[in-house]
Order: sequence, then structure tokens, then C-alpha cells
Amino acid sequence: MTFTKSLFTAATAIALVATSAAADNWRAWNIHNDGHPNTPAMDRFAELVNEATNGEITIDVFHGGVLGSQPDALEQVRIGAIEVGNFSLGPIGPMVKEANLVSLPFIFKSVPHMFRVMEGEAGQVVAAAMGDAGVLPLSWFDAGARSFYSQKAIETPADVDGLKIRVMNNDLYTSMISAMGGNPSPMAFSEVQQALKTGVVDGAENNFPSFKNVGHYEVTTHYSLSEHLIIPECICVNTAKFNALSADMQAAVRGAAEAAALYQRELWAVGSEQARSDVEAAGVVVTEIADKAPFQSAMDSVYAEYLAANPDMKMLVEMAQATE
Ligand code: BDP
Repeated sequence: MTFTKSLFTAATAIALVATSAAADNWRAWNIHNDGHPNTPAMDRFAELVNEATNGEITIDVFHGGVLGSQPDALEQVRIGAIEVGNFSLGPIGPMVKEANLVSLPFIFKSVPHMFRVMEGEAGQVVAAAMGDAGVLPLSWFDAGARSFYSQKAIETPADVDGLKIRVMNNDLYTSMISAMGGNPSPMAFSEVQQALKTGVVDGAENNFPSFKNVGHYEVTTHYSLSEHLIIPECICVNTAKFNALSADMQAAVRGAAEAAALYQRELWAVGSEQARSDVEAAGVVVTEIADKAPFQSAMDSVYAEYLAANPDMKMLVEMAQATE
């Protein structure tokens, strides 16, 4: 009995040593720099993971997109070369069909509506499909709404006609711009400021914090509140890496991601107001659009073509639209 017990104790001791020797160091991708709400939120995520796992998992967060463009980094996380990151669901659409739900213009009525959908049944379908594809979402970040900016106010879809507009990599966004008569130009985020400055594009679309933080506002005169896309972001982890963790470690990492997301949403609320007033103070004219119906009806053809090509997405779209 004593012998068995001491053997057991010795085995446990060896196992403990082995576990701490195998402490896992993860790399996290973040496209944003200091001054953007997601940067301290990702730092907080790393701190919380370290605490909650007693240092068994440590995370180095690489800010400013230094580990690569968003489509590249997504592929890296999918194959496990980078463990985790803060991603927009926009560029995930080409990789995970279900994630494209959120890239249909005006699919959400508001940011709270987006969260209700993502936290409901439709969100579970999207999350499961992302996990199956290798990028498992652990929590959702607020990314506000995206609006157009250019050297003139955009108050109706006709104002987009003939403009070259930068979009993220996703066919739904090129269709969205084409439906208004514009010329879509998919481009990496890091190239947009220069493209606006040199006139390679006439405009782009983003939320206030991103518009401000990488200096797009310095080379643009008008920001028009079309709010055509409300795209959630995630803390997404390589699925195999996460599944290989013990149940306790999984709970610790998920809990850290959820807490970091709540922190991010607080930072976002303050930061997006601040970014708006900063760009206005710098001289950008912000135009309210009282009636967005013309923009919404300009998207009818985008929905029709999309659902004709992806009939299996109809149920998910209806589920989102039926969510109160
Ligand atoms: C920002 C998102 C970031 C995108 C960027 C873009 O947070 O993930 O890469 O927009 O437009 O709002 O590329």
C-alpha cells in the first residue's frame, strides 16, 4: 500500500515537472497598433491566460500586423503556425462559408443585434464551422459599423458611382461596391493609407478607430455614416491546439478570451467616440445619412446573387434576420 502510494507520488511529481517543462508559448497576431482598443485587449488576454494557467501557457502578442497580412495570418492560424489572433470575420468569409453571414451588407440592425445573433443559434453555426476549418472563435469583439470615406460626402449609392473604393478581401465586398457602380479594389489594410494619399483609390470604408489609428483620416476629407457593415471580430485559436489542451486548460483559455472581450467592448465604446471626435477636430467632415434605405435596396442584387450561388446559406440568413 505504502509502496504503491509512494510510487504514485513519484509518478505525479514527474508528471508535474514534465508539465511545467512543457509550458507552451503561443504567438498572437494583432493587426492594430497602440491607440486602437484591440491592442490593450489582446495584451489583457495574454496576461489573463498566463494567470489562469499558472504560466503553463504564455502568449507573446505581436501587434501592428508584423506577423503578416490578415489573410496570411489566418492561414497561419488555420495550419497552426501561429496559435491565436484577433481577426475580423470579414476576411474569414472566403475560408469559411458560414462566416460570410456577417459580410452581407445591412444584415444586422445594430451592434447589439449583431451580438444577439452571434450569441444565438446562428452564431453557434458560424462558430462551429470556423472551428471545423481550424480557426476556433473563443469570444467576440465589437468592431462597430463600417462607413465610407473619400474626398467627398457619400450620401446616396449614386455618390459611389465611378469611385474606386478599397475593400477587404472578400467577394461580397466587391459585389457590394459594384452594385453601386463603384470600382472595388481589394487591398491589404497596411497599404490603404498610401493608396488614399496617392489617389490609387478614391475612398475606403472602416470604423472610426481604424480610420483614425492608421492615419486614413489624414488623407481623407469626408466620412459618411452609411454603416453598411457590422462585422464582429474574434479571438480565434488554432482548433487542434485548443482541443489538445486538458479540459481545465481549455476553460482557462476560454475564460481569459471572454474576459478580454468584455474589456475590449468597454474600450471600444469609449475609443470609437474618441476617434470620431479626434477626426472631426482634425477637420474631417462627418455626414449623417438620415435615410439608408437607398443603400439597402442597392444591396438587393448582392443578396439575390449570393443566395443563388449559396442556397445553403438561406437558412442562416433567415435565422439572423428573424433574430429580434
Ligand atoms: C479593421 C479591422 C481589421 C481589418 C481592417 C481592414 O479591425 O481586422 O484588417 O479593418 O479594413 O477595422 O482591413
